[in-house]
Amino acid sequence: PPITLIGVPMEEGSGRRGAAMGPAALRIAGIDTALQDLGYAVTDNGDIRPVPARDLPALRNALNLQMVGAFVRELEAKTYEVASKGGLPIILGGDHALSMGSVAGMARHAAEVGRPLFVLWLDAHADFNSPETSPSGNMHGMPVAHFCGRAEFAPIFPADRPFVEPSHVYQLGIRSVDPQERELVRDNGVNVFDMRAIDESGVGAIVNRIIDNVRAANGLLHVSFDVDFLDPDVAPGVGTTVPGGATFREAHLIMELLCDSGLVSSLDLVELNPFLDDRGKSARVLVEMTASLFGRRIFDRPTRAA
Ligand code: DIR
Ligand code: MN
Ligand code: MN
Ligand code: MN
Repeated sequence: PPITLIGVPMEEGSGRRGAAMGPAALRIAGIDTALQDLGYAVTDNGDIRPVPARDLPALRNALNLQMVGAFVRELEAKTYEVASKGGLPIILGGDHALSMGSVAGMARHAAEVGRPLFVLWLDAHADFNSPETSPSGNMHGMPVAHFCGRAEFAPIFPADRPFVEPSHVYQLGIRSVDPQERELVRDNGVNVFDMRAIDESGVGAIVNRIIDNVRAANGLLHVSFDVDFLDPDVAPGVGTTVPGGATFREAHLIMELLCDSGLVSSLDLVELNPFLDDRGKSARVLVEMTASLFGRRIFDRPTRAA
């Protein structure tokens, strides 16, 4: 499918500055040409630049809701529009609160075409806080709870919009979860593969199982890639590094397996903070990963049976 890049220079969900530079850094690292070199038609939609949504309240435990909500609304509409016209949206973030919009847009599209939406969440964090449980008030720690309909915010979306089934969410790389968040993740039935699971089983076995489940359900698969999924040595350009993350090779294998599956419908690249990066290293790694997800390979292997 043709690819549309959607820039979301949002940092208001993260509690610090810098992620707003993410879309620019990903473009400078060559995300468009990397995809064009693989044969894709790529349209760059430019950056979303909303004004704050003044109909939303200012809350102490959901910081910058008016700005985050404005980005999220516009991104939901744009993601839905691209997908419903047969395109594949890649969202250039921007902090992870944007996934409230991209996933909601894909959920609306999936419901229309009568297929279930699955989400692969590559992250050090579960991002399943709600304003009630968040220790920080930062909305980038809340998107999964939000798109699963488990976090109450002021109404960002109309009430009739579909949510994602928590059992359709697969989290990989998790190694930092807040105490109350842990209970929510467990009680809601989110599928969590933490770093221990990766160490014990290997990412290949885990990801192949996820792919099998998505395929068996004829699902669409949205991939949400938080830079802090990777080990800080691989990708230092993120505000919330957590030691013991995925290696370059693990992440790369995941991308190649997902590519082979042909199931990926949409992608978020989030939390890149170029202000904290080491000479563009993390931006380049994200472009490498994206290229692998869309078919770049060093040696051609025989294609798997479809
Ligand atoms: C922490 C940090 N769980 C919070 N979250 C994230 O503030 O809710 N850091 N997503 O990247
Ligand atoms: Mn995250
Ligand atoms: Mn994270
Ligand atoms: Mn590759």
